[in-house]
Amino acid sequence: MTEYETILTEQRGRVGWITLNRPEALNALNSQVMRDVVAAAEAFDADEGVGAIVVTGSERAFAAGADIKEMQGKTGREMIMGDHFGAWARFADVRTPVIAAVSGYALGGGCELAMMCDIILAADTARFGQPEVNLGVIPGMGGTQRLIRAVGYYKAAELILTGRMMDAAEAERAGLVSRVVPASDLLDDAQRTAETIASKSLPSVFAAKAALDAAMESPLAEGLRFERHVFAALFDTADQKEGMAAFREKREPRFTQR
Ligand code: CO8
Repeated sequence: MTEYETILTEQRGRVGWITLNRPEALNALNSQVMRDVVAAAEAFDADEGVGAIVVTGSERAFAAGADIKEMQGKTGREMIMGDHFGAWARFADVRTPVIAAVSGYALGGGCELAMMCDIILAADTARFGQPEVNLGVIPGMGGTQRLIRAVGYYKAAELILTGRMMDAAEAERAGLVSRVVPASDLLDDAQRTAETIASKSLPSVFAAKAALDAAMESPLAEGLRFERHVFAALFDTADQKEGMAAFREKREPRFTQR
């Protein structure tokens, strides 16, 4: 498996793990982290032996944001011309479902990275926020767009305009978090959840993720049309025949990922 500078990677069964590994900076997301995470996620995405990906940090921090020390001296021109952090879009585009397993701080770019994932599992120690306003900037990796879609305008506006953090329970109530689990169970729960996804038919899981993305990105009528066509297309897969036969024969399906 490729060695990366700022992350650790591992494959556990059909689950690919990406662990942010800059403890000295609470996993602040610099350009190298972006390059490493994008490369690792794309490598797992291209591997049919991987059916789900987990992204996690440390107990203390999922990620405390974009790296302020790296950004501080940059000019607007450098940020624009360098497309600073633009490659994160490629992470959001991987077709394999991604689970964020969040413990500790998920702030700024850290919260935005979690929101690029499909499922957010939070340890009861997790804290979420978009504190960019405290730095004289605004969220730049999707915070103003994805947070509204997750929690609604008023909650998102309060968080983004005040920069305050919310704890895991509030984040779950608000709809940002899929589930809160005790901190000691977080990684096992993420592995179990990922294994459940990876045990399904890969074509149907990819299709489901694409349809969920369509719901986030398009008007209802367009999303419904997309869903109906993808639903129909899955009837050409061997796994659809197997899944429905298994139901009728009252047994577990044996998916072949075809
Ligand atoms: N960037 C760089 N270094 C960081 C960051 C960060 N975001 N967060 C923490 N660190 C470093 C600290 O500087 C410190 O290093 P050192 O020991 O060398 O001084 C080390 O990590 C430990 O941090 P603290 O001593 O501050 O730990 P505390 O437990 O006292 O506090 C906090 C933890 C509350 C998380 C605190 O570190 C903090 O407030 N961090 C910054 C949070 C923040 O403002 N995040 C938003 C960043 S901006 C952003 O994410 C924009 C995203 C969009 C970019 C898009 C570009 C196009």
